[in-house]
Formats: sequence, structure tokens, C-alpha cells
Amino acid sequence: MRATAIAQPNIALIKYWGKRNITRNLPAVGSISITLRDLFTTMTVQLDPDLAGDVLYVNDERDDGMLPRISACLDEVIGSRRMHARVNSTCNFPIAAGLASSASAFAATTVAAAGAADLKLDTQRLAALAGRASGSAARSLYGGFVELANNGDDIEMTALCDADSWPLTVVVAVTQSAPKAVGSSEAMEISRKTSPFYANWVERQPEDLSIARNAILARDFKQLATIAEHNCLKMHSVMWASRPPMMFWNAATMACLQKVRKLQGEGCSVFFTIDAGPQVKAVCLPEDAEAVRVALAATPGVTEVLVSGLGAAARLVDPQ
Ligand code: 2P0
Repeated sequence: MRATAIAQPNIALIKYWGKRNITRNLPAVGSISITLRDLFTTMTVQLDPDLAGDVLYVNDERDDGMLPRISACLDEVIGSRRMHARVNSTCNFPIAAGLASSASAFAATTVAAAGAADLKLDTQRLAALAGRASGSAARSLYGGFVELANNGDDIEMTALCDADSWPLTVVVAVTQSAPKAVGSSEAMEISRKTSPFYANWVERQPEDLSIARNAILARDFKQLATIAEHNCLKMHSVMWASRPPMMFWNAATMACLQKVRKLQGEGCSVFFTIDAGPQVKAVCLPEDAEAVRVALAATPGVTEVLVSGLGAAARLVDPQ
């Protein structure tokens, strides 16, 4: 009746932006991501017949704001006629600031909930359940390079390459650690309803997925770099052209992009990607990671730099 799971966030190289079914939280487009190793969320779910309601603690503080989504996730995994749960979460990086904390949180919740209820579910099933809570969470059920594809009625996951087979490094430049003003779900809907670029974004995604998939399978860094930057800038163009426009970047975000361009000019194997937040993720070959870290840390407006290798799938860990 108690289980603890650990999950790492993932960073999309080909982005998920837009939903085809809001009720079931199904994405409008496929996506490809890398799962990180050194940022993590640990989640303990304890089912308790004496509790009058679910309770959630995040980093030892009660969090009633996030609780409804966690409760809904527990309902999806265990069923709504379940015991109430005490859920304890710890996270070693900023929450809700565009660092994919919801991906690791809901992946860990899904795995811990299944463990606490003693349900034996395969990884595809766990990913589908995590994806209902947060689309990107499905990808953290797998390690390394992961593709999420739409099939007719649900999502379908493929592990493209494990973390050890192509050990890239991700340098995250944090430019602001406060939670973002607009959540991803709401922002995606604004884009779907108002952006003149949205239809083209959805239509062209299979092409970007195919180029990125081939680059990963061939370990072709340059090809992956080109398509990932292009896909990221397209997603932000969709947001900028939405009404109201959504701009998650700040001056330091732009300064980091320029720094990455400079590093590329100097021969570094590095590319950038940016999610629904102002942080910049620089993906690089391990031998260039220190130069990238030093350059981004020295960029005005960067408050913190996190460095991570690629990591493994969400999993149960020994009870604490
Ligand atoms: C991604 N993002 O592929 C994209 C890129 C943000 C920008 O997945 O509404 O928190 O909970 O399914 O998973 C963030 O969206 O959205 C996200 P919901 P989620 O990583």
C-alpha cells in the first residue's frame, strides 16, 4: 500500500504543442525527447484507509494547488473507488518553470501509484496513464531517446536509443526560476484556436519527426541539431502569432541563443532548445559540455546552470 518511484524530466527535441482531444489529453502531434539523468522527482504514494482525503507534500510543504491533478492521476491508475493517499514529492530542480517538472512528477506518481496498489502494468500502459495527467510525462516512462507517436486512439511509445548508446550532455541555463504565468495546457489551447501557423505546425510535424528519428538512429549530431532548433523555433513562432501572443523568453534567453551560435561558430557540437519557459537547454557532445557550461554561466541574466547526462526510465525504488 506504499511505494516510492523516481523519475527524471525529459526535454523534447521535437516538441509536443497542441492537443487533439482535451478530455483524454491526447496530443495533436508526435514528439521526440531525451530523458535526463541528474534532475529528478521522487514520489511516495501511501494508500491509507484512515485518511479523509488525499494530501500532497512537495519538498515537505503542503501543496493544495497541485493536489487535484495528482488525485486525478491516482484515479486514472488505481480507479476512483480507491483509498485516499498521502503523497510526498521531492524535486531537486525548480518546479513549473519550463524545466519539465510536471513530466517527472506525473511519471513518478503513475509508477508509485501502480506500485502502491500492486498493479502489474506494462510500460506502454503506464506511459498512456501518465500521458493523461501530462502529455510529456508519458516520455519519462522511458530512458534515453524516446518517441511518442499518435496512433488512432491513443499514444504509442518507442525507445529509439538508450542513454548509454549516445551519451549526450544537457546544459540548462536557468534565467528565471519563478513559475510561469500561463500553464502549458492553456497556452496550447490558445495556440490551437488562434495561431495562423498552428495548422502548418501540425501538418509538418511528421517530416520533422522523421528527420530527427533518422538522425538519432544514425547518431548524426549535426542533423539532429538542425532539426531540433528548427522545430523549437517553429513552436515558439506558433505561440508568438497566437492571440494573445505568448512569449516565454526574456533577454537572457536570447543572450543564451546568441552564445550557443557563437560556440557553434567556434566548432562546439551544441544546439539549443527552449520549452514553455525562459530557460535554455543546450544539448552537446560530452567533450564540449564544460565549454558550454562556462559560456552559459557567464551570460548576463543566467542565474544558475544545471548539467545533466541522459538517464533511465521512471522506476520503483526501495521504500524509504
Ligand atoms: C514538450 N511542452 O514537448 C512541450 C514543449 C512544453 C513545450 O510538453 O497539458 O506539461 O500537461 O499535457 O506535458 C509541456 O506540456 O502539457 C510540454 P499537458 P505538458 O515537452
